[in-house]
Amino acid sequence: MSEKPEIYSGPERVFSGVQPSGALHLGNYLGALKKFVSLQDEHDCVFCIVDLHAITVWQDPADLARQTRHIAAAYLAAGVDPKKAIIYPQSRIKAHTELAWYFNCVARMGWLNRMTQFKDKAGKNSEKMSIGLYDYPVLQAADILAFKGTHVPVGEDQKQHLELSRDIAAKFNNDFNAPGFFPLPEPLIKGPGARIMSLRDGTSKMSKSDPSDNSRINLTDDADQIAKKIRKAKTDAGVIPDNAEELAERPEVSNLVGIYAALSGQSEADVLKEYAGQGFGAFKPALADLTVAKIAPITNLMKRYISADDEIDAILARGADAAEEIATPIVSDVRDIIGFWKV
Ligand code: AQP
Repeated sequence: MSEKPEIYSGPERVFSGVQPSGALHLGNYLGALKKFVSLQDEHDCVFCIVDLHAITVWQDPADLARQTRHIAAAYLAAGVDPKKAIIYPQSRIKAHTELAWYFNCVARMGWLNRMTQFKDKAGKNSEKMSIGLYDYPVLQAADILAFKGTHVPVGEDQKQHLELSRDIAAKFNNDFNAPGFFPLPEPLIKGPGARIMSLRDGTSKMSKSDPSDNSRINLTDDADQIAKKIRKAKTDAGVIPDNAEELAERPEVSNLVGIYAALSGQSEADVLKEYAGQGFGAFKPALADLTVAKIAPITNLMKRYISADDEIDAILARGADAAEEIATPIVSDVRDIIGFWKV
């Protein structure tokens, strides 16, 4: 009898996704897309457009396919290369929903009850939220594990969900006596840009669903909009500090310095060294220029892709075929492991 390996010993694979639930912002770019690009040369990468996640809150049916193409356009404009990485829409691959059901029977209510993102999104209205929104992290585990994803580049807000994915993988392997069948996926979070905050409130994250457009820099904003939003960004009456301890006490300032560091590729300490003692009258225009320099090329390319539906559709269709080829046999093995009847 052959020994089953105790820990996953298969190939490494990077998996991540973005929801087609609105215009992408600087946080999505720095927390996710930029990392996708840096990983694609060295790793086997699968980048999904997670439309099944998007419908956990209402999406206008007349808009969903267009939004999906927009996210694909953003991936491509940011530098994701479909010759190197698989790009596809989640709803095209049935493995996601099938595996999510199996994982619903593995995950525990207590685990999901601890998820802070659901609590944040539901607020006082949890009774009125869809079951899908509550179950979102289980579908996320299925997304990753349908590909035996080993590494998941995401922003800091996804840390708890990734821990749940690991718990589900471990419990499945254990419950079904299938040691090492699923990897325990590792989050790739660290680095500048992991948590970009709202320009209006340094204690809440920059988010697509924030009602104030001034809270975020959208990847579709032009140079004037970017400069105006940064000029209006909340700060305080002080100057840029010269040390990390003081910076940590000033969330809005810390956010702007963090954005500068992430976009320029410098450390926050270097940014402080350069701007310590200067007021925001000097720092904000420098940050606006840097942001425009980094974002404008992406915005321009996005515009080109947004008007090239056929090209995008061909990339997504090819990606879906390639994704299906990987995920289908993995989910078929899961069925065997669970012990379903088959001929
Ligand atoms: N503020 C952020 N800073 C760094 N990373 C971020 N991400 C999101 N916001 C920030 C990362 O972007 C990826 C895609 O996110 P998503 O669209 O799938 O869902 P989300 O995390 O719920 O993003 P939003 O923009 O905040 O949308 P809403 O408002 O709909 O909730 C993920 O890797 C995420 O970590």
